[in-house]
Amino acid sequence: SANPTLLYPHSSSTRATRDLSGVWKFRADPDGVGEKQGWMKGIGEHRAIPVPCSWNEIFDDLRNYTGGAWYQCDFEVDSCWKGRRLHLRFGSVAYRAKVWLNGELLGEHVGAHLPFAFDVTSHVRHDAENVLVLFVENELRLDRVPAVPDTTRVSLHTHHFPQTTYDFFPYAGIHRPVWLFTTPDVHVHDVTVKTDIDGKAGVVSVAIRASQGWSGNASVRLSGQGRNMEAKARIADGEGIATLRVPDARLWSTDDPHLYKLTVVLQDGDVRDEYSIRIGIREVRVDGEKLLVNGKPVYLRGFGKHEDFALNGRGLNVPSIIRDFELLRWLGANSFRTSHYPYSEEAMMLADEYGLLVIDETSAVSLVFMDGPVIQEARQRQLQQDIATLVARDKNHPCVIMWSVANEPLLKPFHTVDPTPQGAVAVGTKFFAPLFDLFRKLDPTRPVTLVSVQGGPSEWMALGDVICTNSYSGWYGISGRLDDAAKAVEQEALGLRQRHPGKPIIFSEFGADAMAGMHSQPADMWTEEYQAEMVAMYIETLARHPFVIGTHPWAFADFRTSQSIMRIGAMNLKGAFTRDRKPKLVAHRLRQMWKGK
Ligand code: GCB
Repeated sequence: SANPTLLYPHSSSTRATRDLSGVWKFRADPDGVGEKQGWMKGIGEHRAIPVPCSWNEIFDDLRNYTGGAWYQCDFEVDSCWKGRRLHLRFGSVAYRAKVWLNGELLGEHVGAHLPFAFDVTSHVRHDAENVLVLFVENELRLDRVPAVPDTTRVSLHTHHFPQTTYDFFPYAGIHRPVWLFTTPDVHVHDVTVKTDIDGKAGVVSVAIRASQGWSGNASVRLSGQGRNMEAKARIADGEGIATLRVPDARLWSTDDPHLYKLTVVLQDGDVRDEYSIRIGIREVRVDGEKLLVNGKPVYLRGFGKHEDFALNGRGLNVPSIIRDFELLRWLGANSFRTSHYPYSEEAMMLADEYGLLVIDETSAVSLVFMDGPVIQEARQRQLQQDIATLVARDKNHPCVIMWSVANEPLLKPFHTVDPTPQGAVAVGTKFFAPLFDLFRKLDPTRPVTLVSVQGGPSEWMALGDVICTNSYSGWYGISGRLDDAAKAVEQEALGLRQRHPGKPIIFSEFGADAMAGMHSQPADMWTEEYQAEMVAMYIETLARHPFVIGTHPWAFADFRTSQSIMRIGAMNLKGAFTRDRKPKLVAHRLRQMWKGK
């Protein structure tokens, strides 16, 4: 059907799941001949590829390849799945995917970091092997999000390869798990949970959507704290709401990230469908200069991160997610930002469990406003679709405390000699305002921000409920002089405060590259000492200002970038940890500041 359920495929008494991750067949198609030669029926000559994974980390000849490639997976279906509704779901594929099952086109999806699904009930063969084929391409184009520059005109810091406007490697491939799963014919299509606090009680409202405009009864069960509660709902034309009041609720917080199990059951006499998720009862609010979680002001200690690891590239790596969250805990951090794109659903579920506060960002990184209206409209359309999917995907996670519309949109790229186009500020404001509106319409419960950069237009930041800025005094500017940089940071904080009075401010990035093992006294740039001193300088300077409610050093760990004279070994080395998660001096310094150790 045109509108398949996007709910994460959890199994239940009425649902079975099968992860198709593993070794698939793979074939690059640099000349674009696959479709003409009928590869959708079977790709023929091939090599093995792991799924999920980025192809760039696996094959030498495809290291920098952003063209098209084909994937194939052959599978048979358990005979007891006959008669059930079957769904095929991709956690994410970068960037555009076209999908065929047994030679029939299921559809196409555009956008690198969000899930998409197909109802494959009428396509799956129960008496023979099934052939699933994908065409995937990751062309770096001006009208995509993130966009890449017009290479004749623009560069990030300097020339680099592959050429991007952003500072991370343009990985490609099937990056997250591929699920085959069953539901009953009538099933839970969507669940939207909102939680409020009323005195000591938690109020949980659950909006249910059933497939096919179904009408009948539903019950919602909540279990946790050794208690079971239940509420009923009437589903009419596919929609209904149940509300539960939880006396003496155990609230979700960073100190005690308690999760309840919430189960939605559709029934008319018999149980039609049963679907469970884990939820947290908590409330997030911006109140003047404060960000309140459960009515208490929070200070964000944490990082901007990446989904990036040796061999996996941007492919899902569960051990690294859990290891990273363990290291965040070791440091005494309480938060991170999903810079610069939505992270995996597996990461979001684990963040719920670890009690981490997450700023959930779209993939709008480094958009520049030099390009004409046709390009702007294409990006706007892509972002509207991405935001709708992102909110649908992440709305029930207690860890998500804020949405980020974009990271570092710019009037023009940093090192461009072209003048700033006339009216670019207004063009940007017109571009971002509807995206803020969309987030707020789809989710009125969370603040929305835009992550700006030193000197970025205040008009764009002002659209946000919270002011976030990235700042690089002592690195890209005032290089090598931390005393002067400290004065600049102080001025920057005061300037922001003046331009955005009454709003909380987060320094969402600051940092220095440090090559692990490089040392000096006194501290010189690129050494572990310089990085540690700079990060401490920012945190200590900003701690004097109560309107600054968070400091996120950039970045959690070193990560892969394109090749250039700015990036040693094609790596951004601003990590507090190396790419293989060994602590640099700054990590120990952060631990002292954040944990008093
Ligand atoms: C930034 C970007 C981030 C870069 C960082 C840097 O402002 O948001 O993606 O990696 O600077 O190290 O240059």
